[in-house]
Amino acid sequence: MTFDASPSADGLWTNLRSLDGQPCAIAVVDGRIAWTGAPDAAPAHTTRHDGQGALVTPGLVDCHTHLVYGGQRANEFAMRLAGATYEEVARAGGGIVSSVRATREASEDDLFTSASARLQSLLAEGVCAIEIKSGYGLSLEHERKQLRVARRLGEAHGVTVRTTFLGAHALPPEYAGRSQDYTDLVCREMLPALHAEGLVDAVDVFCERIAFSLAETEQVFQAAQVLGIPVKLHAEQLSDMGGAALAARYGALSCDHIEHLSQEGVDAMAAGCTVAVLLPGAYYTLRDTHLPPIAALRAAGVPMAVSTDHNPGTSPALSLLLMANMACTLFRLTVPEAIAGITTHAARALGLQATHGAIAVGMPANFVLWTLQDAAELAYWFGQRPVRCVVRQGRIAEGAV
Ligand code: DI6
Ligand code: FE
Repeated sequence: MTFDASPSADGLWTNLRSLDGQPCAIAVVDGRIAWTGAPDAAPAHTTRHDGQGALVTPGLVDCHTHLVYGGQRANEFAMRLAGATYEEVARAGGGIVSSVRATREASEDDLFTSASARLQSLLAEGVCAIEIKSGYGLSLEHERKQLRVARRLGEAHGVTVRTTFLGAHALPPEYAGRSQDYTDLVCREMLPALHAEGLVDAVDVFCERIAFSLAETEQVFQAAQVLGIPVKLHAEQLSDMGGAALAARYGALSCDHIEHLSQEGVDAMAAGCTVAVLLPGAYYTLRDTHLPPIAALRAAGVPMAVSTDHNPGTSPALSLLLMANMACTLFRLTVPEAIAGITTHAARALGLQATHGAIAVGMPANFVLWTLQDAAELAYWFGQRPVRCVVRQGRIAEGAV
């Protein structure tokens, strides 16, 4: 069924259980949450949806993905299994640049079709808002193509999409040895043009030894600041570059990966109200052993989000619940932290806290009914999809009551 043909969720949703185990009900009027509370205080309604005791959570938010790209990179998976590191594969001409070739060759319709199938997996598991980055085009024409596909995905599937311009993801082959020239192009031509076309909700940079330096990152942040666009950063994934502290100074929405984040970085993020986005799928795929500083982030009160980082190189993951499971098992998050990580804190990492990540009066109706007894089961099972139904943008978009 297409999203437009899916039934309205308006009416009173009864016989639900909230995350704290309490019985609850939700009233939806004109696609928005009009009331929520204890069932015996529920307002009268002619339409009723019987949740049959289902656990209910806010719609999930996947706050860091590279969902739109051509091809796949299973060959690199094999190379890494044979002992090559991610950096070695990248330096040998594979890595991001090989996805750039395939993305440039693909038409907008090809990219839409392949990304739609991937998006469908995430939506079926309860995702109601998603961030989609560019960064596999690396020229105005091809970055535009990726971002246009991201916008089309949101419209076609009835899901909130936040687009992030990641022109500074890798150096395109035609700029080999001319990193500064490419950074100038990103800042002076690509970003202003794509912003003028309404395609950029945020700006990101891959700040890393194999990507862009701290100075280049700051140049991109300045260009974003001039245009009033919020920034975020791929920070300290493979080494400590000091990127997180820089990003926090620019009021970044989030710093993502952060396996090598220092205590100064943690403190800067706390001071800047920047969300820490944890990406256990990439950590797992790269067989990383350097854990992000979870205890320090927790102690400093930095909100932690958890995301798929879906991309063809380091995280070919299409399950946000699996990421919650890995965040607990690999990173030692508690279950409530993991659940907040894929809902409330993920919404905040996208600047969407007023409309997503919670079930609150006035927000668009985005919530998920689960065939589970206990909230801990959300992070406990993996490899199954315990969804009864998903209410997305005020419609019963997946499953049925
Ligand atoms: N960090 C990542 O995890 C992805 N990009 C980035 O900057 C990986 C992208 C890729 O290998 O294609
Ligand atoms: Fe990423």
